[in-house]
Amino acid sequence: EDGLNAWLRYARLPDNIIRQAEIPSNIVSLNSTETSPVYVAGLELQKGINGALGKTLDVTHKSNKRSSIVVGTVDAFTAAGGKTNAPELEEDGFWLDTKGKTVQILGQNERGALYGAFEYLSMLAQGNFTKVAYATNPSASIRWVNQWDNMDGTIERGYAGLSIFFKNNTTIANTTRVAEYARLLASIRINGIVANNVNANPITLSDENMAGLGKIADAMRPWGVRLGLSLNFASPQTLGGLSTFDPLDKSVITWWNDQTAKLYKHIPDMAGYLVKANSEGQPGPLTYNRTLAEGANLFAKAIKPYGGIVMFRAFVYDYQNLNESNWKDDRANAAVDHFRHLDDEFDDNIVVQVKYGPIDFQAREPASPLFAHLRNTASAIELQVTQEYLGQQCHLAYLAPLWKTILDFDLRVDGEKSVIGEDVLSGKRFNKTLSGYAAVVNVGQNTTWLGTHLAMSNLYAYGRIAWDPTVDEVVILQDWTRLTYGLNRKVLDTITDMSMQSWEAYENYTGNLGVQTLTDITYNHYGPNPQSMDNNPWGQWTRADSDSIGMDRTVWNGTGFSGQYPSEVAAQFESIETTPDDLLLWFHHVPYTHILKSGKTVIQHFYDAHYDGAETAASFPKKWTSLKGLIDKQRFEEMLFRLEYQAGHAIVWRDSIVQFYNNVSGIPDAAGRVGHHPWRVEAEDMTLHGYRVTGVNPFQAASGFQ
Ligand code: BDP
Repeated sequence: EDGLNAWLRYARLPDNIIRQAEIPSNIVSLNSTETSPVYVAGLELQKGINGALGKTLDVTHKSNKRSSIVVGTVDAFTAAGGKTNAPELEEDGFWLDTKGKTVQILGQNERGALYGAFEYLSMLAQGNFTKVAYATNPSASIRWVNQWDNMDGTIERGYAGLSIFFKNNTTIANTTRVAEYARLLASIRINGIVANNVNANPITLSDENMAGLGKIADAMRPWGVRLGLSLNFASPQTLGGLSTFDPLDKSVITWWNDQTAKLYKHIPDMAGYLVKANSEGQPGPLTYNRTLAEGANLFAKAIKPYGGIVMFRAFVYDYQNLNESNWKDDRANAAVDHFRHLDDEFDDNIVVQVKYGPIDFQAREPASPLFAHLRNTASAIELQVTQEYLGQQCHLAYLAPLWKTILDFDLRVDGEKSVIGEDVLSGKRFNKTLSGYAAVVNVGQNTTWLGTHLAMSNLYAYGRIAWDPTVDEVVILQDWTRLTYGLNRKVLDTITDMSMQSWEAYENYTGNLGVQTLTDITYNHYGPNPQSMDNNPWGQWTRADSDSIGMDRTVWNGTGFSGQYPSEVAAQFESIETTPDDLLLWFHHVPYTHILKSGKTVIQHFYDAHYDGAETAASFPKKWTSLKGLIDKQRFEEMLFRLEYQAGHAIVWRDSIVQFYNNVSGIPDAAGRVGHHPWRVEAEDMTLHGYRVTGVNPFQAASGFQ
């Protein structure tokens, strides 16, 4: 069990459960074209039933009279004389009916039929043979993943080895892993993927690479996953040899039209473009004093004739000129400041892709207020499955509860219910057909996909949430656990318990009360480095001094960020009294002695949370060890190794942060722990061979600076 099959293992169920299964004796897949989603759905059903139930079913392609599992589109089914109670379905939706003699798996389109097949298999593989008849439709039409794969094969913020798509500045010819990835994505109803990094290399569009991208798209098409591409705004100049990349220049417009036409020759169903412009050193329209909308519309017009869309990122800020812009006091203001005046300017096939919080994938952020400003512009949320600021897959952090804090948040636009997932991203609140989800995933060649086994619950949860943001995060987690580790109750309870504690534990030992993940900000975003969190050019600041801490983002006295929310929400965050403790330091600058709603002081909360969080992390290896023999040896041991590492690193985190704020504030820990370091073993206390003493920066991550 190396993890490659993820939640699609179809492991044989116990005999007593298999005996309860009543399933038809053959499969009818209503499309005989081998590259069609309905065809692969037939094969997947055959494979899954064989694996889970040990039964070999034939697959045919014509409706027959015998009881069968029929998979196809509603149209194909009725055209072949079939009768169904399926209601009108939306794009990608499906109908699953296991009540009659024949199991009906009918999609609105082929993709929907494939999703239905995976749903049926997910039930069977969990030993669930209840008779059901229901239709389900996606909450949003855009359910994409982004990969930050570089053309040289490395992956920006990827923690699972090299790219499955690219190497040596070109595409990888063997697309086996690409197809396997598409299968995983299809099983969680993801319908699009942007394979190359948002920090895009113009060479992606060379003739050779376009042909290679065509092969990648071919490998994913049977799984209903469409390919999209990140573009580099300066390509007309750097790749095309033009003298400019001004989006209003005729030669530039022609160049992009030509590239788009060429791409669609290789990828006739290309999903669209993703653009990061004028951010973190990337080129963009602002270079020519054109607006971001003028930049985005350039691509929108080029791709429109082919039915493609443009995902234009709202993550726009210039760290080199932080002090020169009108949001100089607070990077959190950047997205709304850049986009609020452009709401009527974007073409209708443009979707503004907005990170969940106003800064950057922190352990906790308030929801981005930009969602409230994009009334006439389509929007999508950007989540991160790869755990960039969240332990980089070396720490267990089940992220669905974090995402839910955003998706369940009610922005109260114009005083009306405007819950981000249910109302805004579904398109309902502002009447949009285009809207949805993107997540940065960054799987790599490692057989575990993400670098470690338990991290895969995040990818699984992402797909489930993008389909339906109201699904309970524990339900999702438990489906994933049963599919990944089998039906043992103790395994289920233990993984649920650990996972559901994990994000909060991580937040506790890395940075709480909304102060952000107190990580090294300069580049790696991994270990503790609280002193890097101020006066850095990225604008990720805690404003800590010897008496007080937190960013004052109020309108009356601070950076004005709280005023970017609709009035009810703005009023809530404007006042210390009504700001929840867990976002206090995001919105307010308070003394370390400020009393929280919990009754503790801020500094004592810091101390307690860091000890609690590390203690929770220390419990993980013990809990996991209790599963010995209940989980296959390989996955058991690989995961145990990571959890033991995490427990140790949580202590490094804990001691670094408490020591730092203890030094800065001079306020002792009421429980007297700081400086005593419970459970910690100092290197000086060991007999070490083959090591030498060296200075350590940041000093808190070491004992005695070394
Ligand atoms: C930051 C990452 C950086 C990305 C950037 C982005 O550190 O690698 O390029 O976001 O989203 O969080 O564009």
